Amino acid sequence: MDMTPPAAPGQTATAAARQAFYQAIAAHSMTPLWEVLHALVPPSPATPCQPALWKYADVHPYLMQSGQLITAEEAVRRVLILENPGLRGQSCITQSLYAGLQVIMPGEVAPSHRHTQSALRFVVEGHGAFTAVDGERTQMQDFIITPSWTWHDHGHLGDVQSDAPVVWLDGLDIPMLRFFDAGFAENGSAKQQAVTKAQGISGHRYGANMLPVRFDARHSAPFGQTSPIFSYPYERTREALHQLEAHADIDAWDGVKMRYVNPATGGPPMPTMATFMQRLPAGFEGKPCRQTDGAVFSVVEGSGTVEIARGEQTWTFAFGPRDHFVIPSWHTARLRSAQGCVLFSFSDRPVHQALGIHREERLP
Ligand code: GTQ
Repeated sequence: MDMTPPAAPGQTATAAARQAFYQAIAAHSMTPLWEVLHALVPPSPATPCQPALWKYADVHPYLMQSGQLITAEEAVRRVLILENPGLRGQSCITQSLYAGLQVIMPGEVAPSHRHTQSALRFVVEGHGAFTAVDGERTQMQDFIITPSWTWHDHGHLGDVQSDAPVVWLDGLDIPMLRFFDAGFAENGSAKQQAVTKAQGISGHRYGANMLPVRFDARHSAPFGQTSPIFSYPYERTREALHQLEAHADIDAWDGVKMRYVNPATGGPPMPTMATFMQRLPAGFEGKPCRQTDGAVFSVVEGSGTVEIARGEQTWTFAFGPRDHFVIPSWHTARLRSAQGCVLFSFSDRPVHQALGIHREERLP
């Protein structure tokens, strides 16, 4: 049977011959490069990811409603995914990163499981929750990490009547592991893992500017390439940023921006995700910059604006505490703050750097 479509009026014989050829090779699972080459190797990143802002005032009522709809135990993880408007249906905030807001009510448990995806938690509101990693509990506050393939469960010890829910931002490398087809997961046999270690012990062992005397980052690190401390208290971060703002140079693009480290290596806390905290002084008018790593922001304190531009398009978002926004790859961003602010952010920068493809451009 001749599958050749009839030539449209004006279609040249050449074009018709090409279409026929494409159809013929399609039956053999082949396709011509020359029709897609420009899109495959674009002159600069052409991401479908869009700049987006989630105002906490809009998000919060739905988070609370979700708490009435389903228990943490039934949901396993009661999370509203922050899904990029340019990537609907893909459960991601950038092409490589997942973000969601997780809610746990007083008395609830999010049951134990483990997966090869790495997770970061950044607490947005509430207190009284904990997370347990590899037999050690830590308070779910400030910035917490869950290393790849470690058992973890979350719980809220507060009183059902008098205490508030705890909400945190989950940042995971889910899309990256999906891309590499490297995802494994298991549910724990018990709802909550046995607590086998003293609370805070990993912080004492690895987080006091010291390491155990025979520690070797390649052989005795408890979580491989992931940081051996999984709690990074904000109080210390805040004080460092505050002192640097008062007594050191302010970067014209970033304000005072620091990256979190794995104290055993000086590298990022997790191999796939970098995490940052930055302070913009009052009156800060940042210069524009862009980088290949798309980044997700959680506003900690204060307010400001971010102006994001790509080609002819510009987005301006006004942000305040607990708002979240995303700056996609190679979009120019400019931060401003009249009253001063503190921003937590994360990106896939370590992967770009490991592969030698990270680019950053700081514009005048
Ligand atoms: O807390 O383990 O938002 O496994 C998505 C997947 C959180 C978690 C998420 C997860 C978790």
